[in-house]
Amino acid sequence: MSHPQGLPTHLADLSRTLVMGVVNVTPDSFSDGGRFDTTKSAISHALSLANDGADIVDVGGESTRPGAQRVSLEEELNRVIPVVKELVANSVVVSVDTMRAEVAKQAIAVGAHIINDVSGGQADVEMFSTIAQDRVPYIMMHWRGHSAQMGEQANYLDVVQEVKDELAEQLAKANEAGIAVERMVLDPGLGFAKNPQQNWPILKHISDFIDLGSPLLVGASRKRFLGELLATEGQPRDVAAREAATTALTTLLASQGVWAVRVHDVIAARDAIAVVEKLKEQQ
Ligand code: PMM
Repeated sequence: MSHPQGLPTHLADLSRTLVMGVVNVTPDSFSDGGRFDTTKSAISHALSLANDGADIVDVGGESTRPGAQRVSLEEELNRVIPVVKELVANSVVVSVDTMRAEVAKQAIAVGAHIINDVSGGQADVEMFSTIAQDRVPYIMMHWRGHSAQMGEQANYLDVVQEVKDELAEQLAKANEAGIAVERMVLDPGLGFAKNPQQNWPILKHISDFIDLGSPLLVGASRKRFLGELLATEGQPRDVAAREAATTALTTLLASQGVWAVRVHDVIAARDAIAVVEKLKEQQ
């Protein structure tokens, strides 16, 4: 297992797939129904994920669900920064899910350990230079456009090849802007500018993405393509009932050596990874 440079040492010492727990500080997130929309409840949810065994807690203040509208910079800062401060004070390893350089900068200033940019540096021209000035790991996801437009951008002749090529291109641009390749994590961006069927070839060929040479993060948890897979009579399976399918994917991804999975149910993911690790030990 290769880790990105700049990861806290207690995580860099681990040889298993890491678990990133999701905390959406957004009133409209599809996956938590907006229950954690206040600072206080976001903090308590994050602490319970850490207690469940999350290696990293990913704090996001802007919903990226398909069709979502953007929030203002001020609103995003108000949602994210107090949560990051409190988690850092509680020794939680925090990543911040943001496309804005200013949010990344202020989050790093209060102790965030990782920046998770779903736009891979494309949404904010200042992002690469901001990240280049620091030493934190930088997660670059495959992205073609903001949530409001991404449905129209799901056009591929060869989804695996194109997503790989576009990720490699962003990685090269980030490196030219001064971010060491060793500090970056790649992510194929399941559900982002991909229709439900287009996620499956990516999952089938996940080792091709690992072969790009950077640690790989995958966020499949409870996503729409799982809802479609498990649909009954044309009705997608409810978000809350996609957990078994999510955990099945965690098992497959961990056994192929992905660096981390981004999930809502941390206990289920840690259990799946424990099974994978136990099997690896056997002769
Ligand atoms: N998915 C969501 C948000 N942030 N970040 C990364 N790196 N990878 C993802 O797949 C990803 C992400 C959307 O899912 P959510 O609304 O359940 O958080």
